[in-house]
Amino acid sequence: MKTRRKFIKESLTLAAASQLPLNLNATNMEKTIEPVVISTWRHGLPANEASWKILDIGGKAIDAVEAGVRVVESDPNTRSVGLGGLPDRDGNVTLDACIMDETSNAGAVCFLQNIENPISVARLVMDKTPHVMLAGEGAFRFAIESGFKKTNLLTEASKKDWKKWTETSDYKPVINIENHDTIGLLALDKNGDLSGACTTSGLAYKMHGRVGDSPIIGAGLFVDNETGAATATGMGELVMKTIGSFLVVELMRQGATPQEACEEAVMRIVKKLDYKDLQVGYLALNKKGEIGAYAVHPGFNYALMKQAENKMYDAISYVKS
Ligand code: SD4
Repeated sequence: MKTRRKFIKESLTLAAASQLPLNLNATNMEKTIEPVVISTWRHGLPANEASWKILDIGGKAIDAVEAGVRVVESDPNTRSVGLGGLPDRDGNVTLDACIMDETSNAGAVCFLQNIENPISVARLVMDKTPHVMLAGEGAFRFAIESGFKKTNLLTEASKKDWKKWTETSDYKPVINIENHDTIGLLALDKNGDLSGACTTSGLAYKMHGRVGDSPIIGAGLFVDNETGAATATGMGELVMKTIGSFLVVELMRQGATPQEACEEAVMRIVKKLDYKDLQVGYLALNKKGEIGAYAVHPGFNYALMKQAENKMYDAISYVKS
């Protein structure tokens, strides 16, 4: 006959077991996190694919974001990032890039010339130096000493467009140029960690020496692994004056959804600055894998990859048409 104590013990064990899957072990008790990668403009599609290859096999978000944007930097047909980027008004291709990881570590380069993959130089600034940003000649020297190759980034096509522009030298930023802009890319890996990367040749025909928001941590990109990540594209001056990406992440920290945070950051521009002929678009990604996208004007689009599906979406905007 069972003692009362033995009966209770057996019943409890049975009850507990019935709540649990049969093949329970330490590994499948861990929650699986679905990776997400989101990036600006149509050139985000191939970038997302490259990032996904790393995320899908359980790689780190920081490696995924670097690998993703490198694809766009090395594509001569993307006329606004890396190789083939449109030059400044004097014919120099000058590049800006930054990267930030889940430990709040960050690296950046600005006004860098003759290096095809500035994002990887930014990664090395982050990993191998006590600094966050290297500029111009110093960044170039650091890149060469680190084994990067000197490359002429001004392709024939970009040279031709620049020569044509010099006929009038009329400088006016264009609100949206589909297929033709900065790449900002944010990723969430299977470990639940966030990272981001942002890289550009900046505004076409800018003044020599002009640096935009894209290499500025907090402006073009910000990552806080407790909360979320954000990146910006468009007229860097508006983003810098409002510290846009930091603002988006900070709003998420205070409880905003990624979408609400992007909208509020755009409203900050709309309320304070002359936005009439200027575009800015924000992307945000939080720890739960939720995303946000919003722009000042229509025309901003982005590539989102999750569950192995990579698709373009149009962002909504403050100005409706
Ligand atoms: C810049 N934000 O240099 C970059 C360029 C860009 O649309 O995204 N252009 O201001």
